[in-house]
Amino acid sequence: LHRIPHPPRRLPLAGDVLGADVRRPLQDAMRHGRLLGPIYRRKVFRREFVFVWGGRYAADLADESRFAKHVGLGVANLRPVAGDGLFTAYNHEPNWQLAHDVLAPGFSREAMSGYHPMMLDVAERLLDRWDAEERAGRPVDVPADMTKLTLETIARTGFGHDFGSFERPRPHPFVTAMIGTLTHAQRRNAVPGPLAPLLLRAAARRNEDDIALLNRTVDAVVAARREADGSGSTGDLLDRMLETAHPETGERLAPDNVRRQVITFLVAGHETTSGALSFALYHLSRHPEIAARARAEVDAVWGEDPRPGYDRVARLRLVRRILDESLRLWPTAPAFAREAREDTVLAGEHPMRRGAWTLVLTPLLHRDPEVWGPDAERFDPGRFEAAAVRARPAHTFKPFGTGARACIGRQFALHEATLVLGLLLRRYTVKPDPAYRLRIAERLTLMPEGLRLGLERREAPE
Ligand code: MNH
Repeated sequence: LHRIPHPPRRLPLAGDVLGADVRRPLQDAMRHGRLLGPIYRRKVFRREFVFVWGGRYAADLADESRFAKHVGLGVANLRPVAGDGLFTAYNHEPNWQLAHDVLAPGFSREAMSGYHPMMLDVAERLLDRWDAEERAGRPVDVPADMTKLTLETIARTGFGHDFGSFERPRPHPFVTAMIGTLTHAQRRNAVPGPLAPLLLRAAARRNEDDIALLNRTVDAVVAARREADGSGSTGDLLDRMLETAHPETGERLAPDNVRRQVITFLVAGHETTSGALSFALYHLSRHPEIAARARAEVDAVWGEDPRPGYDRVARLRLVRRILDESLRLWPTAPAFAREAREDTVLAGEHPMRRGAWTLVLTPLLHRDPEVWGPDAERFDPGRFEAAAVRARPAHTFKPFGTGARACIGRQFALHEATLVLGLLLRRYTVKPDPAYRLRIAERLTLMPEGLRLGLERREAPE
């Protein structure tokens, strides 16, 4: 450990908390990483953490025979919300494998093509709303509208539920409570364990209320499905959670676990995709020449078809590369933790005992000049052309995590986001507000704070 650099001015009790930005821990960690190098440690009161971002280390940590997901920090702090749901389950908890096997077919190609028409329906609600804003000459609140879109998409495709987000003047209370619990889980990392009950008393009470609201919301969704009693059953995620037995063991998810899974999927299924779309639109507004090329691609592949079919989404190669490049610079789930399965040596340099863990800072990994070159900070979708991808070392682009515990919703998110970006690019030119400077809000996930864009419709509707 002593060979791993740490910040120079270390306080006796508090450790390396001088100048720490408790509201933006990820950007704080990035700042330290840039100063201290591709592996470093940081002490927060009595707890010491090791962070890595060098491509070499990340590639070694992807070795599933020696490392596994570690449930720690922000993820562990979400256990009161999501329990042994898929995202927060410990590797050894039997409900992880059970839920994984029961739910994985819900993300097959076949399942996805079934969701596609519902995704289109939701996207059309967004287009209606943006048309109205455009006619009124009002800029759009990008993160707010992307969150409406992605919440409605996962709720309808996964659970047959309509939150009515587009009809509401304010975010749905589910979203407000979710942001509350994510922010709370993030803040708990910055408070020394023994003091947490004292310092966070009021916050803890609010958090209890937020969790209660999430529980009530999902209980109502589940109850509605049980009452429908098979009618309206479409084999969606909720049907799988309620009806489907494990193909080999015949086991089913217990009711309490279903509640955890529904919360997990409603949260994980929309918050990060909303951020990914928001960052992509930010970059497109700054790079009109790339937006024009992407629009030409949409024209070539979709023509004027108002409802492009499932198979025509993946053919938007440039649009997809724009999303990849957005997720490179600002991966909206910006870190994941890996622990040693047995005593081992990280990248042949740093001994780790069994159970020792480290946090991978994805945004810095994605800017490692040894992997991405000296212009790593520049937005350039060309980096995801096939030849460029082949020329890079493996396991250095990880916006969806790695290994057995990587994101189960990856294809879902990419399909939804590519479809929506294609529809938006075809219809609007997005104009930046010249006064806007990118600021990044953190609540475990990342979001471009206060991003508003002007809209110009491509041709005047007759
Ligand atoms: Mn998703 C795990 C990023 C969209 C459901 N997701 C992960 C992990 C990352 C991640 C990173 C791994 C975390 C870790 O190792 O601790 N996810 C994303 C991003 C997007 C995203 C950047 C969008 C862009 N995720 C989605 C969508 C869904 C979803 C959409 C559901 C419909 N994700 C999950 C679940 C897990 C997960 C569930 C946990 C999987 C497991 O551990 O088995």
